[in-house]
Amino acid sequence: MSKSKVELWQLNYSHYNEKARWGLDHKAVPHIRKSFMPPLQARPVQKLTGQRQVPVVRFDNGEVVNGSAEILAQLDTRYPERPLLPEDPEEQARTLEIQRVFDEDIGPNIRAALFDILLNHPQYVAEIFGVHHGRAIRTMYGLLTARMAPRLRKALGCDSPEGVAAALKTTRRGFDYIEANVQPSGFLVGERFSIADLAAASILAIGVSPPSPSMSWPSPTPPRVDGWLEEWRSHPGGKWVLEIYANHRPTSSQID
Ligand SMILES: N[C@@H](CCC(=O)N[C@@H](CS)C(=O)NCC(=O)O)C(=O)O
Repeated sequence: MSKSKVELWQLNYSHYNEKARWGLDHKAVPHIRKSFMPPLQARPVQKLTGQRQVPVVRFDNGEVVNGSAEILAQLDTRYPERPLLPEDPEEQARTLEIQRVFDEDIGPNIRAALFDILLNHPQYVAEIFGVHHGRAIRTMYGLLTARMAPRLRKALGCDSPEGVAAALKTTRRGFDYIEANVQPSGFLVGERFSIADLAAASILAIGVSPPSPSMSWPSPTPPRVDGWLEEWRSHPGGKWVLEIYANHRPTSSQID
């Protein structure tokens, strides 16, 4: 089979998709990005992978991998330069455990807490996800988001005051975890940047909107979004995320 280009199937704005983007950019893998406005990814992604979520990477030999953790593992195996996993077995286990906690626990909760705010501003949601589309499509997407809001709230876990309170509590636990666990090196594990830092910073990025192309929000931001950003940007864990972005988030190796 002739070699084709590496492809990332993604949502432009998403913390799990940011993990995969960051992995590809860290390894400087030239790649094409196919961006969807959710839920328009569902059908093609289902056909390609048997499930509906992104990120998905199709490697240049045609192999397809979904799930941000599996994508990062594959990238480290296929492109061993600039390793993302520590060699030491104990550090490796700690790194993967931190990734697991941020992926499985903090990730869905920070998303629920944020969408509790964003879904009050459906047109702003359209600006975030529709950045590559024209005004007419974004307007239509905003109207659709307003209509779908109750269903989306249910799916994301922000359809009750208790659900939102729990999501916020877990979000805070994520930022507190960083404050309590950053090593003197500035990293979460050992002496160098690893998947632990990449995963934690990507997942928490939606709390601080770092000045990185896909994770910074269009202006003007609605007032409640400003309040959300102020809260997490002033937290020591949020300051760490911004620092990691400033020092370790490479520019994009996207080729289209
Ligand atoms: N555990 C997965 C989670 C991926 C995920 O939640 N993707 C979301 C975007 S943030 C998605 O594709 N949502 C669309 C849907 O569920 O239809 C990973 O780490 O990649």
